[in-house]
Amino acid sequence: MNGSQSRGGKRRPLSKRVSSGPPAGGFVFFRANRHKDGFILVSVLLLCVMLVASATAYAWFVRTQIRAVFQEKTALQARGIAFLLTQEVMKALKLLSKKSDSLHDPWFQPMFIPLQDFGVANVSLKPLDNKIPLKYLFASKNNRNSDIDTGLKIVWPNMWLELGERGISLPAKVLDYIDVDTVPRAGGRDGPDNLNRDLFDISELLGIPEITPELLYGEPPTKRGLADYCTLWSGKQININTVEPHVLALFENMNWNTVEDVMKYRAEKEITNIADLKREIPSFPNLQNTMFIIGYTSDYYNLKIQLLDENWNSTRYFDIVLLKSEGRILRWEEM
Ligand SMILES: [Ca+2]
Repeated sequence: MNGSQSRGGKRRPLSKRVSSGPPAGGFVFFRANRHKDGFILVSVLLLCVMLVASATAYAWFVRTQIRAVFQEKTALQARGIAFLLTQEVMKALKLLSKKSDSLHDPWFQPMFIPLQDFGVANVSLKPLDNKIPLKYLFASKNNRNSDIDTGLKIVWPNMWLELGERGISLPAKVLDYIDVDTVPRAGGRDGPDNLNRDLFDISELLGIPEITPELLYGEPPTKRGLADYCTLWSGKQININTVEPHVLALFENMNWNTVEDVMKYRAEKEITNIADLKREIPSFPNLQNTMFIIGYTSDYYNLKIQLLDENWNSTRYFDIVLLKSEGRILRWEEM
């Protein structure tokens, strides 16, 4: 049945049909509202997403800032603890008066110190003075007499021989680079471009054109460098209880078998005099020229402090060098 007809088959006037149904304009109006509502809904959703994203980003920002502040607070607290421990170690070192500084001493065993509200400190102190002393290369202190120290006259050139071709032309040039005068010695090179003063850091030797980082720091594990033989952290005398074996091998008439015997001996006992050593090791040579640069105690010490939290996780690490005679901190490295 056609919808425009009445049930009795009588057709209604068109104007009535139009006026009785939903107006055409109203239908159009209804469709337009749906589009607008959808647009508003999408807009609100986008706004919500933006707000949530902003809130999340802000929360992350705040979290990062709080963490940074917390880490800074922990770092400052750790630094304070390390400094106090260093001061206490320094005081103890000043009171310590011994015939030798040997690794057998209980002082030089690792110590674990509980810290209230922080965790534990793992403290390790080691005597240095274990390599050729760059601050005492010359016959007089302050570098005023540029003659090399008598005790080093054999050890110094032997070291360059060990460094091979890389260093064969350098022993005199390095001395000229450091000594105060500006007159070149035989085989050397001097002038105002040289430092002509004591080194503040061993890396200053890189100012000599022939000294490369490989020559200075070596190429582990195959090649040793200058820094394996020389140090700024040694007094005039090298402590035989701590001397590096390859440095002891530079001493006059010293062969590698004797060096190994010395290492075995000191692994069991502290060394307080050469006479004991000679008695135990018959091959130990007479050190006529180098005797003056052998000692039994140290003036420089390496202090390592590792701070651990309550769960024994490492939080901070400090590597420090102390000079006992002057009660000074010479190096402070923090990781
Ligand atoms: Ca010079």
